[in-house]
Parts: sequence; C-alpha cells; structure tokens
Amino acid sequence: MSILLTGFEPFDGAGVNPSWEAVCRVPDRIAGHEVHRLLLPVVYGEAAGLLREAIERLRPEIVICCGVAGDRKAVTPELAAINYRCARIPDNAGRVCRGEPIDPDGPAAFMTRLPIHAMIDAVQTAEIPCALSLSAGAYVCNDVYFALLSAEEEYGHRGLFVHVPGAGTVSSEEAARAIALCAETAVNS
Ligand code: PCA
Repeated sequence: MSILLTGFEPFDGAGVNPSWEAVCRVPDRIAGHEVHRLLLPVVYGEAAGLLREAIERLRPEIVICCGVAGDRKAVTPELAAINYRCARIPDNAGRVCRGEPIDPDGPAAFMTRLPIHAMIDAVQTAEIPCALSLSAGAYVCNDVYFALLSAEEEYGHRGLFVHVPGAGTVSSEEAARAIALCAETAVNS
C-alpha cells in the first residue's frame, strides 16, 4: 500500500505555506507503507490536474491533501468538497472566481469515504487540537479536494483533505504528527 500526501505553495503574499512545511516533516514510511509527497500550486484547475497525474502514476491507496486555513485554531479534517469556486482573493495565476461550478456536469458535493471521526479521535488522543470541518471552502483547497474525491471511482484510492492552522497555533511538528496519525488510521481501516 502507498500513501500520497500533498501540500500547497504559499499564496496571498505569504512566504511559506504551513501545509507543505508539515507534509515535509511526515516520516517516509507510515505503518510500513511508503509515503510520496507532492507540492501543488495554488491555481484553480492546475493543482487538481497535477494531483490526478500523480494518482495515475503512483496509484496510492490513501491520499491526504493538506492546505492551510489561517483563521482556524485546530487541525481540521474536511468532510466534504463542494462543486463550487468562490473566493475573495485571486489564485496564484491571478484568477478570481466569484461563484461558478468546478464541473458543470458533476454532483453538488462529494464526502470522504475515510473514517474521519476515528482520525479526529486519534489526533485528539495525541493532544493535538483537532476538530471536524464540514466544508473545505470554495477556494483552491476545495478545488483539489473535489478532484481528489471525484477521481476515487476511477483509481480506487480513498482521500481526505486536512486544513492545518496558520503558523503559531500548532507547530509544524504537531501538524505533521496529526497528518501521520490520520494516514495511520486510514491504512488500518
Ligand atoms: N489554503 C487555501 C489554498 C491553498 C492553501 O493552503 C485554501 O484553503 O483554499
């Protein structure tokens, strides 16, 4: 079994993205399974395309995509991805989306098939702040999550999106540990 973890490049003028910092600190093997890493651009469509390419090439069983949600105080595994793009800020290619579907022919939303509550329990047991989030928003993280879950039928992986808090709330070591615990719970499920 292999695991693919993704993080994002910086956006909105920031110098780093804590999601990639955390993904880089996850061990190379989790519960004996190889970990692959992929850095994604904060660009609508392009990030989703690169993720699909990596899934096709690596055929991982578990994929956990990570991004930062600077206003949150806990690691937040995301229940659902919605078929919608809408954000105040442009993506890193300068594109602003103010309410449009990702896929006009797609369903309204997808939900993760991974045991999200068991994952949250595992992270909380490690005393890392962690809480369920019902929606990954409507910016590029949601775009990637929608692509990740919509590709499950074709490639057979199970996926999850995890938002990590902005710097200062949870250290990158704790965020990495939370991601590793989510992955470990996933491979054991
Ligand atoms: N967070 C943004 C996009 C990239 C990232 O790390 C989001 O929540 O959509």
